[in-house]
Amino acid sequence: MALDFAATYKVLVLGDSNVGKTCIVHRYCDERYYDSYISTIGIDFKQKLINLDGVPIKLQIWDTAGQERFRTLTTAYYRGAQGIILMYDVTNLESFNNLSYWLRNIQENAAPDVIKVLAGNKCECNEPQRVVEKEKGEKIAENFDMPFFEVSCKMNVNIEDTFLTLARKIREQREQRGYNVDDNDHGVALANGYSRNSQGSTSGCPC
Ligand SMILES: Nc1nc2c(ncn2[C@@H]2O[C@H](COP(=O)(O)OP(=O)(O)O)[C@@H](O)[C@H]2O)c(=O)[nH]1
Ligand SMILES: [Mg+2]
Repeated sequence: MALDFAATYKVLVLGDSNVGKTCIVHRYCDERYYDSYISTIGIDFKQKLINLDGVPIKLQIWDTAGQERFRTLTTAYYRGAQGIILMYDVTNLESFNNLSYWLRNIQENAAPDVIKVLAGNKCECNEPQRVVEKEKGEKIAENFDMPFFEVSCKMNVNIEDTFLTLARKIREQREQRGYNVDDNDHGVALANGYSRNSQGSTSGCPC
């Protein structure tokens, strides 16, 4: 069967509960924003076919199903991930301080060369709600060699740039490794024990 995309990149969205992980996935995949709290239980991943500088790529974006609250993300969840969007909430200092926990968790569980992008969400909020200045995000991003964006799922700010930057960095890394653009590794989901329906999404996943 002819394939309409060149490769699949598995991307995880990580960070504390309530920072907006589910919102960023919905915003990017559905172009919608959900104002009320949505339970992520039952959603495994969403997929989006993107045009990466002329090359069609399938992004398989994994959202935690609430396990982050109990700090029970396992190595299995990280398996095969080429990219991670690490999120905090600019209105929640604890979510920023917990980045060190998440970075350690990534180091212990993900592939050593996994690409990371840092996203500070809810950036449309001004003081007094905002408690984490942009410079603090820039600094930690620089220390860990991650591109950094302040984003707003609510106002649709920098969402596309965040995912495209991550995808480009994944592609650059693969090119350096000598992967062909037409290498098809859409076995990522299958390797994780999931099967796809004819739309290419997991059952229960609306996209
Ligand atoms: N003000 C504001 N609220 C947001 C934004 N993105 C998400 N939220 C809210 O933050 C809460 C948590 O979002 P959710 O995506 O469920 O977080 P998760 O637990 O990390 O998946 C929800 O009430 C969202 O409506 C944003 O850009 N600005
Ligand atoms: Mg969620």
